[in-house]
Amino acid sequence: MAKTLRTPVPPPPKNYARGTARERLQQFWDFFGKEDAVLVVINADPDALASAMAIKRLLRYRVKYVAIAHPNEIRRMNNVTMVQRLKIPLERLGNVKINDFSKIVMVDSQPNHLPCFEKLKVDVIIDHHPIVVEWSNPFVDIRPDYGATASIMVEYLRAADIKLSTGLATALFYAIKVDTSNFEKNAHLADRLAFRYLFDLANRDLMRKFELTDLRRSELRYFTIGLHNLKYSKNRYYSHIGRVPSPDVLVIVADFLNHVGGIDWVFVSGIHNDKLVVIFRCDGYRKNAGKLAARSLGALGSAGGHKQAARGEVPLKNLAMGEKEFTSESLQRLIIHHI
Ligand SMILES: [Mn+2]
Repeated sequence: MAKTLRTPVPPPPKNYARGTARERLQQFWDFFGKEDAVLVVINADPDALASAMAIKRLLRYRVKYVAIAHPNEIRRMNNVTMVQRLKIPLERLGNVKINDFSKIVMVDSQPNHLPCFEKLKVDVIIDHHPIVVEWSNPFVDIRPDYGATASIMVEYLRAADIKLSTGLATALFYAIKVDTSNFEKNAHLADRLAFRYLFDLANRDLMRKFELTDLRRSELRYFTIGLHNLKYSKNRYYSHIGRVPSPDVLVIVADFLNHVGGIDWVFVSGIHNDKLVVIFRCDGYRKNAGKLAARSLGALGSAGGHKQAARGEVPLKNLAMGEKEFTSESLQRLIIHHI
């Protein structure tokens, strides 16, 4: 530590935003003109979506047009719900004519994060991810100590004296909750201040809807299968669900079974891409799901996780099941000797 203290911190490059929130806002605004068509490029997750909405709001009346584009398909139902309920106008980056835009803004990402970002001539970067590359783009505001880009955006919006719509406030509020894992992860004082500011402006019922929505209608049937195949033994639940379109649904069923009182361990498995995926849940108190996952499945495939939550993946060929079908009993046999 002492060594780092003695090392002088180099001043940020000239193009990095400096000064008070008001001065940074002015530097940002000065960069745009009435004739600009602005493309905001994001890797769509709640923080990126909320920050893109904030950019759009900051530039309203100041440029000709703002569009938001993302390369990734939005699959998580929480994020789909956020986009649908807030009616966030989005375009797929692949369908956008880049030449129609005079300025490109990137929020909650840096150009080296995705190959398709590297090809873009990015003018503005506002982000909170670690700085691995020093950027020479015209306007850069990267604050790696912040828990969310949304917290940076709240500073800009407040400096601009903008009255937030409920939709924008709700998006920013949700973004900070997600990126800080409800403040269980490291967060900056600025995240707390932004959160406090948004608390009364956001619609928290609507935000709960984003948080809660993690299932597709087509996935509900995996609950039926999971409950039908459920095996109970010694305060433990075992359930093999069979083929699933995504391992996410196994996580949701396992988390649901973890709601039941008196249950010490939950094991839910399924088959995805010729692999057996096993989800482990427990209370993490004098139990270690990560270690159990590694002990029981590590030799057959890959496994690991935290004290209370873990997962393992085993290629089916390593299970040597032959013609036999994998069942909840097979799952129990795989794990029971290692508990
Ligand atoms: Mn983020």
